[in-house]
Amino acid sequence: MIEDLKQTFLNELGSATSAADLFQLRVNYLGKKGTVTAALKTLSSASPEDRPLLGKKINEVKQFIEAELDSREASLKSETLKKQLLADSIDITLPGKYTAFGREHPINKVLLEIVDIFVRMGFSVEQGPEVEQDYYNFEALNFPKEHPARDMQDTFFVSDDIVLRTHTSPVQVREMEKRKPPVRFIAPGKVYRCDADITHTPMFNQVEGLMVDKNITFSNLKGILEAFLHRMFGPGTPIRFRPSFFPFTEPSAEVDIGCILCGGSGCRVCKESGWLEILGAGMVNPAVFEFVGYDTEVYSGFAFGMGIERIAMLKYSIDDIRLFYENDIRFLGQF
Ligand code: FA5
Repeated sequence: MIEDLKQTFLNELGSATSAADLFQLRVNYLGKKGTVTAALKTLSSASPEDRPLLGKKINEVKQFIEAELDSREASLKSETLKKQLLADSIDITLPGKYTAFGREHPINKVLLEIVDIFVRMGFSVEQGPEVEQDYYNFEALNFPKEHPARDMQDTFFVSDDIVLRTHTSPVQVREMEKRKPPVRFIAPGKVYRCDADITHTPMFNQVEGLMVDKNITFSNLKGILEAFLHRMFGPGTPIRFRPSFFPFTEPSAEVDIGCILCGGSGCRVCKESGWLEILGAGMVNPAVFEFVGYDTEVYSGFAFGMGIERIAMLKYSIDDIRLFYENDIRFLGQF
């Protein structure tokens, strides 16, 4: 009878294919209510002569079943692991997955370079709003209402009195309203104009500069701008000051640098002139000082405003300003 038990177990073990099947077999044979356990319980009713032999046989079968189950469980575990390893295996001959890293936008890079040069020359950094009152963008900068000079900057109007600032010059007025001279700061930021071609975008960046104190002259302006441009583009770079007009500076100038793209021989970016305009500048018009309550008999100052995209175009030899804002990764990845 005990031999039958062993045979039945072997048959059932033969058809067990999973860990769950093996567990069930262990419960059925060796568990509290299992067949082997039940056989052991019959020992007490066996005759004293038969008991030792019967006990020995049942224990042998029990040990046999335990050993069989242990070995099948171990081999099933290693088979499962083998299958899993095969399924998870990596083909190390395949090319790896490429992760694209972000990097600083070239305009920001140039902007930080400009800020760094002026900060080293003792300028602080200030900011103003991009949605601006007509008063700060025009009126207090000596652009009276209906004055033709307002047409120099193609303005985006939010309402009659609110505009997207067309330049960073309103920060001059806001800062002078806040403090007394001496004043020496730059104000970088975005500005907006209804304008688009290879050297103009509707949104672009400017850096404004203002210095006000006693005895500030045009020579100071020239010295600071030359020092800046030579640091930015190298000491041999040709620079020229041209007379110009801005309502908020008198006298006014525009500053060009020799076109780096064509080396001065003329190209589509410099409109065949060999020069590219990068900034406007001048001595602060006393009319602006009147608006902010500075004593025009005591103080004088200079101001400038430069286009960062133009500077970046020259620095990196880019012949179309719009490339900066097309967000083509092949372009942006080169800086
Ligand atoms: C001004 O905006 C004056 N506020 C600058 C100024 C400040 C003069 C302080 C005097 C004192 P202008 O319109 O020329 O000036 O613009 C200044 C610079 O911005 C230009 O030299 C050019 O480099 C850049 N710029 C102008 N329009 C655009 C545009 N649409 N896209 C890109 N850059 C532009």
